[in-house]
Amino acid sequence: MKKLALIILSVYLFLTSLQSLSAPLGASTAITQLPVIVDLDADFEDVTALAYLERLVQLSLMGQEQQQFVPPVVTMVCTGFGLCDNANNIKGIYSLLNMIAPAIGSGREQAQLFPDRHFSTEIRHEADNLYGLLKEPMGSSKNDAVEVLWDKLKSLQSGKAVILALGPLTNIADLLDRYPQSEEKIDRIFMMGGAVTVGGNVAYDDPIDFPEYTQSEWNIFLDPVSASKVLSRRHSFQVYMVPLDSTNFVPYSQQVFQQFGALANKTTSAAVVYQLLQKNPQFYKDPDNTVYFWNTLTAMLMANESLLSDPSTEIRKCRIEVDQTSSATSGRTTCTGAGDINVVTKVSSQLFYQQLFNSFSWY
Ligand SMILES: [Ca+2]
Repeated sequence: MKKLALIILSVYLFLTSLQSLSAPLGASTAITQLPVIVDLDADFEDVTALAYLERLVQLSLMGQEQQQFVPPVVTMVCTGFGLCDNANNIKGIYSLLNMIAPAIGSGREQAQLFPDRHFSTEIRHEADNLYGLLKEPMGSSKNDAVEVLWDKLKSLQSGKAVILALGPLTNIADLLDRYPQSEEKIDRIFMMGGAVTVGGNVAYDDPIDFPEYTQSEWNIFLDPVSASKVLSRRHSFQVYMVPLDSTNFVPYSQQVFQQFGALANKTTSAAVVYQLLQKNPQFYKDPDNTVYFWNTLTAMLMANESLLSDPSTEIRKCRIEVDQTSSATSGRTTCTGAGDINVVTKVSSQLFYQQLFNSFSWY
């Protein structure tokens, strides 16, 4: 109980101190005042998103000695990028960021109906080794993701949490299936995935294995059944969907690389992102700028209410239908009319980059 109280106090102090820091950062950085659970698949851009969240933690601690922010609970969804033998990569991210790794859980590795949909083994090994950043194995972790999620949620007693879902929705759907009562412990889910008014990225990224899937986005395509359980059923919690429609506004670029380089000697988080980009120039050198801050934008919309509520941010209230067939439209997300899902279809690039580099430059 004492530990829980400390966690809640730390989170509260973290959040309130962020608000007090809003003035020097320009626009307000008011953040959700609830504990955060991150469910991710350890693609390279999830690393940036966690580095961004680490910056928010550090900003919260400025001027406050002997206070330790307890990092968000992290679970690993295993139907996406990373392999889940030992959650090696997540532990590695925390190690690089000089953060204490929380209890990490791993979910199931095969999607219902579509067990053969996955990234290539080569890509998954890259994720597992943190794209060249991991110097040594980080040891095993055999916790079940759903149990870790439920342990955290039920520990909140009367409180609720916000879930940041940065991979396929497998673990979240499994949580709702196994523990239906978890629904009332969730305040909001911010999830990256889908493509509503724009084309998908599956066929573009993998024209050899999946050439026909031009309309689907990876996180939904890899597990459409789970996505449908979260997006197409009625829930008591709010869902904010951040599809390619809005992430298309925030690409990586040579300029982004240079800005992280200029900040690399200021903050550990900026240095980690810079090293990641240095080792993987394909992430920012793409001449068409088709690699985006998919997950970092989603994290920022969750954490930064000034971005979420800015007039330049467009949100459509939709009923979302997920195509669960095996046809060429499999995994497509369609807005079929007015509904409860908050679909973020547009953001201001300028505001995003301003907030991003503000966060990474303070120390
Ligand atoms: Ca991801």
